[in-house]
Amino acid sequence: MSQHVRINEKDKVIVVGVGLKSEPISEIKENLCELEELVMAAGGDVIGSTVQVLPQFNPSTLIGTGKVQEIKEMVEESKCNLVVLDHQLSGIQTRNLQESIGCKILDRSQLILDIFAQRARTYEGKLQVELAQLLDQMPRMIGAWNESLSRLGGGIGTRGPGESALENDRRRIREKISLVKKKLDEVSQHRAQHRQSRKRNEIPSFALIGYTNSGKSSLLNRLTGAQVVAKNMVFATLDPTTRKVFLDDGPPAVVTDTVGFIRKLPPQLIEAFKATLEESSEADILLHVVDLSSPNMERQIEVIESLMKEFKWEDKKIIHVFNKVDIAPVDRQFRVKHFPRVFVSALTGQGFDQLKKLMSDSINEMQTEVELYFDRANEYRIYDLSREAKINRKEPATEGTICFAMMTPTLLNKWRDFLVK
Ligand SMILES: Nc1nc2c(ncn2[C@@H]2O[C@H](COP(=O)(O)OP(=O)(O)OP(=O)(O)O)[C@@H](O)[C@H]2O)c(=O)[nH]1
Ligand SMILES: [Mg+2]
Repeated sequence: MSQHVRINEKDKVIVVGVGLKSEPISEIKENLCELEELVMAAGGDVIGSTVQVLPQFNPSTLIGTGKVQEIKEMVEESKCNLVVLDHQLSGIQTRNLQESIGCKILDRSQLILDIFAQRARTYEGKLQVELAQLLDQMPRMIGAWNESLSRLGGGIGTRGPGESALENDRRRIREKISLVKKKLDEVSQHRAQHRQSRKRNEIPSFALIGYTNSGKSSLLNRLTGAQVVAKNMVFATLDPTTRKVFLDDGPPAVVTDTVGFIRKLPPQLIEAFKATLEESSEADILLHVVDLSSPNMERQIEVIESLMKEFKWEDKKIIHVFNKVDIAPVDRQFRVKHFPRVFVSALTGQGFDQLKKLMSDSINEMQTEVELYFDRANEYRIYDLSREAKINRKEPATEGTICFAMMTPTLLNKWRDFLVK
């Protein structure tokens, strides 16, 4: 019963920017540029675009009737076969637009879901996308019969077989949703166990987060020697990858690369990708990767920061990694107000020493002062300790020495036999 619209390679697409008069026009246009990139990422060819700014949205077609007519003519002239609107559409609106314009209609959420569907490789990724699509489909469903009745006004006496057919479809989707959720729970339990064992070993963890295409995967590759696919394309990464990183003056740590974010991310996707996002939420330190070369840098930072609020990550330790310095205008760096921060290029390796230093510093900040006791027979170990941890002071005791040292969770684990409660 899958009704998900798929974009095919060589689909000819017209993109439509939509916004209200109250929104800045520059933002509507920026969003439209991004929509074009999304279409290309999905494999389509953008052959035309148009914008409409309205005082208010039209409930039956979202955009005004004049604009619908204009798009219909554009479609006929250019022989395009798909129109994508940069705004959420209801089921009725999609149906009405499809009928008037005479070709397939998608909105931004459906387009993003389609890209995710094309990219998903792992079992978990595929399940997550399926769940997101089902959740997205629910409120869009309209029964054919039901709809024709509602045109006549609906109400008493019009509820009939049409509605129950729709109810049947809804019920089937609900059943499917709970089945997919159950499968996902099983997979994410498995993932949680992995994380648990990492926690037991107390390995400090970093998570790369950021706008799509900011260079998260490229950074992971350069930091850890991983070989994750990095492409000039939005949503190149869907599945999380975790790798060990070796920092000169810090303990070994792990870095996780995950899916990137974008403006107007469908909420169903966030819901469905919860398990993947948990990878980041359980990291000790977040590396917020920003594309310093993007003209939309500031807005992209805002998007990530508001998502971080939504996920309740504001209190986490964050390092801002401004990437792509090699192609960013020089004056950009002076506009950056975020701390702690570092300017790097995942392409050339520039700034990586500072990045690694910041990473190990932030691990070291996670350290706490602990008390260790070495009896006479073990006093020689204090030398080893001094090489691994900063010893704040030593005090002689009757049968040995007490040391006060700064320790990371990893070191605590290693030296636990000498810890004084
Ligand atoms: N010039 C330049 N290009 C870079 C740099 N870092 C990454 N890129 C390019 O930017 C594009 C996106 O890089 P990715 O590493 O795939 O970005 P990502 O954040 O993982 O993207 P998604 O997984 O799609 O969210 C690729 O074409 C990279 O080659 C950099 O420091 N300088
Ligand atoms: Mg990536």
